Amino acid sequence: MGTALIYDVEMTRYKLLWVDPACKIEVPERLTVSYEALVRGGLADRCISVPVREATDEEILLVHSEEYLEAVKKTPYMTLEDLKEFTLQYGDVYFHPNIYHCAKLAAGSALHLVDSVMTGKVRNGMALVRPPGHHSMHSAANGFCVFNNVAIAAQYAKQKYGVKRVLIIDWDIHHGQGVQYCFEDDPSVLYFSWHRFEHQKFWPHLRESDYDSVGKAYGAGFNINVPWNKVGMENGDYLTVFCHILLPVAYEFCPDLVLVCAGFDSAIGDPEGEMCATPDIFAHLTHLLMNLAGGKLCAVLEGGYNLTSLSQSVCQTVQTLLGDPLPRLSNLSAPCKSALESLQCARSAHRQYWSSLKYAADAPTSEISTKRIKLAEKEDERPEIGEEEKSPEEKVWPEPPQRVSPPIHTASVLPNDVVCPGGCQPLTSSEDPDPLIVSKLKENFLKDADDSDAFTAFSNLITLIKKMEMNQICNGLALVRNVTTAMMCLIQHSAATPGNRVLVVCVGNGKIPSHVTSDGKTLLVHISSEDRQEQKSKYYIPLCLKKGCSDMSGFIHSVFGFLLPLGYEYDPSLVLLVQMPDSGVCDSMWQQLIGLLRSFAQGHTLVLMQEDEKALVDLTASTLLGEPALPLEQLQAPPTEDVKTLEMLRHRLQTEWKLLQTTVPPESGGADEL
Ligand code: Q9C
Ligand code: ZN
Repeated sequence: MGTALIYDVEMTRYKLLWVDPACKIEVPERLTVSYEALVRGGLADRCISVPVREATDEEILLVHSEEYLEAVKKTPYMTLEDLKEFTLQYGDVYFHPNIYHCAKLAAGSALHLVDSVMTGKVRNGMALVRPPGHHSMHSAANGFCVFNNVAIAAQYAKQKYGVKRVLIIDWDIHHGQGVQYCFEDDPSVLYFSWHRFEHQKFWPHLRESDYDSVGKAYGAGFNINVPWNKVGMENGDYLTVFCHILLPVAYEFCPDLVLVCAGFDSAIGDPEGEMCATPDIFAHLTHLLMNLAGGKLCAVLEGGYNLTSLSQSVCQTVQTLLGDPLPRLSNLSAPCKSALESLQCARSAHRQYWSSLKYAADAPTSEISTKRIKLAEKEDERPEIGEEEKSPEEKVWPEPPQRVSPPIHTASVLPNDVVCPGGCQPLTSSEDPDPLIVSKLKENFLKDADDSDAFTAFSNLITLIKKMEMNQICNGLALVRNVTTAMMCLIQHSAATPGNRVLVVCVGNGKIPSHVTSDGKTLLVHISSEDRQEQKSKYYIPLCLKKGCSDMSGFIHSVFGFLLPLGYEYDPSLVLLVQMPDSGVCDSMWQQLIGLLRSFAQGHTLVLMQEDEKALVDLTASTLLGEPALPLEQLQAPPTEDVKTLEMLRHRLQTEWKLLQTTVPPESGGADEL
């Protein structure tokens, strides 16, 4: 099962034919440069090329009115003057004799992508299209968009494949108001959008782009807006919103299909967005969505106007869809105050609809809406600067480094009686183990046992993580006699190597010697149901959930709201996932956890399990190999106690771990900057 790529040069064959500063950035090169970057990077070749097709009238009418379609149909025959006049009735869009043809291809591309994914021809895919779609409305073109490609695709998926729930993530920097209007009262489509808003001073200046537009009637709660009220948002701001609102709600929603309005004007260097998130963030955003809906994800290009930033971001997205290891995020800063304010508002607006947000804090007392009103009043005194006068400084950023896949993807260290799962490579170390390691092992872990099996297993494990360090192996799994001892052995070993940072995640009950984690080289998070532990160091975090790892919603809640942000901030070079005996974690949750932990350390994860967990070997291996995790069942409300435990822990730790924040810090919470 591969990744589809849809592109056709025909969609480059229209352009702006007159002078219009608002539209001059939407150029054919957006597509050619993106596609050429995919070819140059060897990515296009690895995708399954899916041909474009035109959307039919019937398909376009799933979203648009007959009158509008008939009007657009006439544009190929219009003179330049007619086209200009026709364009005038809409906002920030232009027409061209060939745009109707391209708009049919753009919508058709989205539909063909949905077909390819829904019929199982491919796992996921991306369509590079022009014109974009998310601003286009029932009866109006808008913001460079003619037909609403993704909205049509969502309706089509419901109608043709009986898909019950569609999640649309719109990471373009503009609000896709067309998509919002289309599904506002429809609970079967969850629309999430973040967008530059600046208290309504940014295009399209709509009141309904704010966080309090949550959907209508039965669709209440199924429209999530996160407005950015400042420019310059960074990777940490984007990840914070994913961890603390989008992912918990998305998993609770449990979609059958994920569609992405993949606009890259939210990346650094874009003249429209003026944000500072780097292209590699899209690798992570993509990855975090790839275990929803059994991996069925269709990304459809929207905006993106800095050709360098755009093409780098497109490559990061496609490479992630192909399953390559993720880059370590180099420039992860704490979320800014304005981002936290938006997050806090959005979480509080949605807490009545989603059990994962049930205990979210109130919106900040410095009423954001007041700012909006005040700003609106000020408009007359201080008119907006004209578009041409503003010259946002040219941003520079390093090109994302090559993402190289190690020659061996998944290696295993298994007892003789366990069959190595397909696609995995059994680790056999030909070289004799380092005598220093031998003596250390004997001294520390094998004192009373002259057990040659255990010894071989341990030295194989050490070889395995060494090869991960050298990027010869991406990840691995091991069944061992005693997970705690094996874990201690590996922690001790890797702490001895300079530059290593190990994130250890233990799930299930059992005693863990906490002395190992005092030097900052290891961060140990232990999720269990035992309350006896105490946090002894910044780097040893026991997390006691009511039913440990067996309660799905409490557990997944702790993964998004706690483990992911912590992991991103710690930025490990290796992840050790340890399943303690009788952890109670179910298969799908175990897979989801493994899948999500692949975000870190360039995918270098070692999974340790107890020798008798043979039944878990195959599904662990398949997730490590990049197969999508089994979808979770629809989640229940997490136990109140668990939410409170997490909330307390977060509160205690958020001064040190900034990505745990979900609210504006109190000391700076007042109304300001007006
Ligand atoms: N600063 C998409 O990204 N406004 N459309 C331009 C000039 C129109 C963006 C104003 C922006 C439309 C798909
Ligand atoms: Zn945009």
